[in-house]
Amino acid sequence: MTRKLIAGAVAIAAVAAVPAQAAQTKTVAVKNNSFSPGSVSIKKGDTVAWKWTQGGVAHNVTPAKGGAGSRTTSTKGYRFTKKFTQAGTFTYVCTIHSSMKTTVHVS
Ligand SMILES: [Cu+2]
Repeated sequence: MTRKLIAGAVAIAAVAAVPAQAAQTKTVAVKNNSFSPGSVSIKKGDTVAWKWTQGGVAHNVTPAKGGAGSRTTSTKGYRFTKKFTQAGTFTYVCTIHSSMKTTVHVS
């Protein structure tokens, strides 16, 4: 009887420890000259991966409010990833092309 109760408690604890949703990665294409899509919605703990899909024109992915972003590169296939751990709205731009913008909504 006691052993069964303990086994049940362990099983419940194991389920509670599993996150409701596994962390995901959403990809934003870095094109010439736009980010596609221009807006992504993710959950805390998710990652956004910007991927240079065309190449030939130099771009970067930089937080609009400043701070560390990607390098500036024209290399097709280059990826810049950022994991978001706080809820909020975060804007990333290409500092070379003012029309390139990604808004990341984290809930
Ligand atoms: Cu650019």
